[in-house]
Amino acid sequence: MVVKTARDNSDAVVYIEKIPGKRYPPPSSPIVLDQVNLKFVPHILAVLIGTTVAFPNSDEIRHNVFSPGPPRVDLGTYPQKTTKYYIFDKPGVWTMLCNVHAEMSAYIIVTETPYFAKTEKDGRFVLKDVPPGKYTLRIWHEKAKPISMPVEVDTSATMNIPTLELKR
Ligand SMILES: [Cu+2]
Repeated sequence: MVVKTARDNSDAVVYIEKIPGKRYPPPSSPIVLDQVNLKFVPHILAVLIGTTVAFPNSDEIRHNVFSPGPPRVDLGTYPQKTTKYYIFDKPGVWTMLCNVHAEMSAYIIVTETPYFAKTEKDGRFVLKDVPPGKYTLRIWHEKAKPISMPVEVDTSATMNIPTLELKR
C-alpha cells in the first residue's frame, strides 16, 4: 500500500470493520499509550473495542489527556508517575490531546474485530488468521481520506490495496 500524502507508508491502520454477530474479548491487560518528551507514544494506536488503554505520564511535567469525542473524555491533568485508564467501548477514531501542550496528539483507532494492523514504512501489513469470508476492509491514515473497500478472504488471500488519497 502507498500513502502518497506522508513521508513514508507507515502508520496507516488497516482493519476489518466488523463481522456481524461476532464479539471478541479485549486483552486482559491494558495497552499503554505513554507520554514521553512531550509526545504521546505511540502516535497511532489500534485496539479492539473494550480495550483498556493506560495513559502513564513519564515526563517530569504535568500533562492532560482528553478527547473531544464524542463522547468527550477528560482524564484530567496529572503529574509524573501517575497513570490514568480509559476503556474504549465505542468504535471509531479517537483523537487524544493534551490541553497543556497544543502540539501533542495521538489517534486511537478502535475496531470491532481483532483483525487490524499498522503498516510498516514500506507499506506492508499483515492481518493474521482472518477467517474466510466477505468483509469491509477499512484503511485509515492521519493525513489521508479513509478508504473502505469490500474484500473476500479465502485461504490463500493476498490483497492489493489501492493508493490512499490526499485528504481535502
Ligand atoms: Cu502535555
